[in-house]
Amino acid sequence: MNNSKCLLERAKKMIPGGVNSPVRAFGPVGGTPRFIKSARGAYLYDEDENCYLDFVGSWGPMILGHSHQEVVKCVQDICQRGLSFGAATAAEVEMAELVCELVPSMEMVRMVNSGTEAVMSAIRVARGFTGRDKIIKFSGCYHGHSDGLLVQAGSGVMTAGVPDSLGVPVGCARDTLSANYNDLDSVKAHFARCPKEIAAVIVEPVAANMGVVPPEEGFLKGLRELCDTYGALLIFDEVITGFRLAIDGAQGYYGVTPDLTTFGKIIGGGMPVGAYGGKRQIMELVAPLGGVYQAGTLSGNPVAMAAGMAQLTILKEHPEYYRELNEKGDWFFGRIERLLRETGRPWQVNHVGSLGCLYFTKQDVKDYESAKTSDTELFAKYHNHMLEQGIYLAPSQFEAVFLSLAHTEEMLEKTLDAITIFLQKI
Ligand code: HOZ
Repeated sequence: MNNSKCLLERAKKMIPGGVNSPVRAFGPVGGTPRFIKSARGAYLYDEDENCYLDFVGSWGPMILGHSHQEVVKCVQDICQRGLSFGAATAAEVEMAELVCELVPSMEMVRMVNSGTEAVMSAIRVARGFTGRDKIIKFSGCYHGHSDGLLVQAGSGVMTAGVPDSLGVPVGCARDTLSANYNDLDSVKAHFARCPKEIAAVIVEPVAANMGVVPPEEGFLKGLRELCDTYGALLIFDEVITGFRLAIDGAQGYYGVTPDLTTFGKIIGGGMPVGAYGGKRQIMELVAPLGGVYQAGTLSGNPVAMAAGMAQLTILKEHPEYYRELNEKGDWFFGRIERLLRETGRPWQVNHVGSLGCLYFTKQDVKDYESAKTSDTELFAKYHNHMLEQGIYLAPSQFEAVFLSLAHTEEMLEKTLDAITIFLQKI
């Protein structure tokens, strides 16, 4: 692992922590972050020629597996015609038509360049549409790093050692109300206190930034009803669940329709793409049509559209892939649970379809507080063991395991063997 170590030392001289996004620094698990040279299918290859079975999948986008040849070819083809025009393109029209066809709640959609940008924009539209300032988010949910959403956020914030973030103006955070995931009463309390001030409730329909926490029966439906009662908008942050749980995302999987939805990850096929959209009546407020301003030089970038269109088209043409993904997840995470029971370990496994998480706690994990009871030191030992076994997991207890269509039963059996060895070792 000399090349990764050398690259990290060089990187640290010019890049904060040597990385361009915190979690990949391996802070919570220690050791040297692997500098990845290439990837194909379910595998990563680092700069020291090590090969790893990848369960991060670039944090969700690589649902087809890395370097899917049809996606790569579409990107190569468009590159011959140019990389960025800063002007409208046919590809953006086709992408908008496809997204709105696949996700019924999407009557209009705007492309941006990241999940953070999608959420930031959706919140602004919700505030513009309702004329209200406050938003409700859930502790442990992560919606990107825009100021107002770095309040009891999940993902890297949970492990960064900072309560939320320096640099967020108090005034900005003041309009963000935190509720508890799977706890409708905590949401009702906010609405009761300020019934006419809340513009939106934003929720990860499956919380996948404090590990993986499924919505309990009635939770999402209850949010829908509360928003309808108080005139607030319901925003589903489907940056992770979108086009993963079903072709129409968690909203299709659970049968609850939001007013606005944010996307990222899979919609870009590995390229930097985000999107937000929903009811026409709301989205018509977005500039240049309406008074809610949002812009982006690289929004709808032709190379990114090519990758996203290619991936979404493959998923649209193969509805059987979702049955395969979800059955694969049920089998794999079910086998991990069986291993824990057989070895008398009290730990928890949460999963929804191809998203899952092994928590080193004996508590049932249903929200931020219970997720935080996990033994992160034991997780670090687990992560390092799996890395030695050639298995690449997200370097934090509070991230998800992402299965892809490229993961075969043989690969998953090898992973279960590695977990078995760990359980025998400790
Ligand atoms: N949003 C990603 C994890 N949920 C961040 C990954 C990173 O920091 O590299």
